Amino acid sequence: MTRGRFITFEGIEGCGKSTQIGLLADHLRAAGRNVVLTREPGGTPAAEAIRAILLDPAQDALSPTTELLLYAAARAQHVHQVIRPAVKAGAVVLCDRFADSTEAYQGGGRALSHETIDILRNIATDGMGPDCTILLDLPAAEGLARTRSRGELDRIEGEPLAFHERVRAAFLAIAAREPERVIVINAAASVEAIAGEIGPRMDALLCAEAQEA
Ligand code: Z5A
Repeated sequence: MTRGRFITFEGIEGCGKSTQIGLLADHLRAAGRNVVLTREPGGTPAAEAIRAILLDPAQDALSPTTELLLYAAARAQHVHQVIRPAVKAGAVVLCDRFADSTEAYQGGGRALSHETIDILRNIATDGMGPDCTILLDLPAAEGLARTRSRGELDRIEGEPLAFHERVRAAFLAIAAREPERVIVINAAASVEAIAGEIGPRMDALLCAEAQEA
């Protein structure tokens, strides 16, 4: 059995994660890979129920700490029920957002303590971390323009530009700290150009895995 892999996609809203993760899933499935496509917050019935609370614009009284705990709770269930079993079974798990989003949004955006965020990450993930992360980098104003043209905003999309700029800076700081894990890609390029960059890099990663085995 081939070794499973856990690959995450990160970036500010509107950076094109959903588009690119779908294209990568198609690319890997066409090559015969067993792919599990999932997302955070969500990925299990309980975590999707938590997602509905987190993104509901009517939940405007949620404190930053409550928000942090809900993201951690959703992640704990997701890791337990979907991610760890799928990786163990040899699948390539592609996840739209994971723990880096907590560091960027709740740490960078909401300015919550990094120490608290680290403690909760360790509890929620129980040691499960991505083998590779694709960070789609885009100026915050551009990402917001893309999502705002879609209509109604969720609770976090409705935050001001300065919030999303702090989030982008926090993602770039993670990439600078962990260059061996995080691949930064210019998300202002065309959909085709971005997919053409990600596909071969993931092929190389998975091929290296096959040679290790
Ligand atoms: N959140 C958090 O705070 N803490 C956490 O720990 C976690 C999450 C895990 C999830 O919302 C929210 O939860 C998110 C962070 C927070 N909130 N925000 N902001 P979500 O999953 O609903 O939203 P999202 O993750 O931000 O995704 P999105 O807004 O749907 O964007 P996307 O997936 O990155 O992009 P897309 O849907 O592929 O593309 C957006 C639009 O741009 C669409 O019209 C595309 O056709 C277009 N697009 C895509 N690529 C391109 C290119 N290359 N050029 C031009 N146009 C493009």
